[in-house]
Amino acid sequence: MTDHLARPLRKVDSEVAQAINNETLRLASGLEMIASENYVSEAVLEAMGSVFTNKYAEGYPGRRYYGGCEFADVVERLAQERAKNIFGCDHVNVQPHSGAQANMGVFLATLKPGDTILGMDLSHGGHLTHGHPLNFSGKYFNVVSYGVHPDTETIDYEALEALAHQHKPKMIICGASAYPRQIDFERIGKIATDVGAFSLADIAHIAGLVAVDLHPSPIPHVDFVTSTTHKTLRGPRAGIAMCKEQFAKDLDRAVFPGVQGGPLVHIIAAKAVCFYEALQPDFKTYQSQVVKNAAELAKSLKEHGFRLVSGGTDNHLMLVDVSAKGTTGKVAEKALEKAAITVNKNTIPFDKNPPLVASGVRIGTPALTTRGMTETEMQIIGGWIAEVLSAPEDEALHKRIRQEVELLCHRFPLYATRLSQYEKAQTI
Ligand code: DSN
Repeated sequence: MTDHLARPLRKVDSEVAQAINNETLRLASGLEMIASENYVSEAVLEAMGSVFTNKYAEGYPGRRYYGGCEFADVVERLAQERAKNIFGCDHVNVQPHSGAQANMGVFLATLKPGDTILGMDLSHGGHLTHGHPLNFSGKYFNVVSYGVHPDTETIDYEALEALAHQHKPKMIICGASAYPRQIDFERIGKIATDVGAFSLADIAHIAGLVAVDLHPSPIPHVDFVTSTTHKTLRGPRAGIAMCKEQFAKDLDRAVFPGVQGGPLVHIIAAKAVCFYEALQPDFKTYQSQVVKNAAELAKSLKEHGFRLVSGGTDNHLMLVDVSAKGTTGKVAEKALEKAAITVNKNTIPFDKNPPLVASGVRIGTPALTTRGMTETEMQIIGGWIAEVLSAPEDEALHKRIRQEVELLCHRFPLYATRLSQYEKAQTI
């Protein structure tokens, strides 16, 4: 009666199996340049696809509402200890299912509906959960937004400070999803202290850089730090929330039972693996190469006449103002996709186009660096991006570049074992 448990996916559900294999092939044969994406290791994938998906473990290690949690406790404690080692925080909650839920947990721990929050405008590089009107953060709180200065396109800290003194927010949120420069967490933490606000740094994009000191850490300067684990940190699609010791109980109660029910133990196991990998010496080499690759790609794009928001990058991403080349982010994203170069359209500060059209594309190097690509490949790719965007309607050009992209990708294999298993299965 239990035979069905042992049948492989391709026998049980060929449609889903086909989609997974096609996605593996897409990843392997194209250039993934969405700044928030990466490729996890086989070890992380194995933990995610493990039997821990069966387990309910509401509560925390040693204090669960379900029996049979002894091994769930093991992986959750490992994830906690390793995250603390990486970031040097007092306390971490590794249960948030996502970055949005980590932020929701922090808000629930500190705020009441109607309180004022001060966050970075999404159109200037912030995030939906930092106060966008369509998000819970914009619906339940009174939102005041800060942004970048029109001349420098870098965060206008003086305006931020003035807004903080004027509106006396209960929480100041910093961190961004499309900001190519370092963030002065110390300065924002001090502004929050001066006005009596809680402070939250959402380091989802730069967590990998922070982990190895390539970006100054917010930990000593703010009350709460949240992150996703799947971007530069290169782990499973999920979140974490960290805080100073005095907020530990409130944060834990807010995440569970406040925001979530059962934790995803298989994902927590994968977070533990990701954190183990992040503690190895080669993780720093990897992150340094991510930054070097971004700098090289930015240089190449500038040499090809592109305008980059704020003039360049200090981190893993850049925002290219494609309007200066007479096109839109929407057109650029589609044209690059045809050439197997995946990016996303993105508004640029003070954008005249709506978000679904946008004047920019956001480009990042974390995934390609995981594949082993370095500055040499960034120069080549910069040239291809320039060619495609010089003729976004030229299908023949896109096809030719797609073939060149595939040849390059062939030299940097990805998930090769999975693909060969797929090929083998197709011939059976
Ligand atoms: N949607 C994510 C990004 O692409 O940056 C942020 O959550």
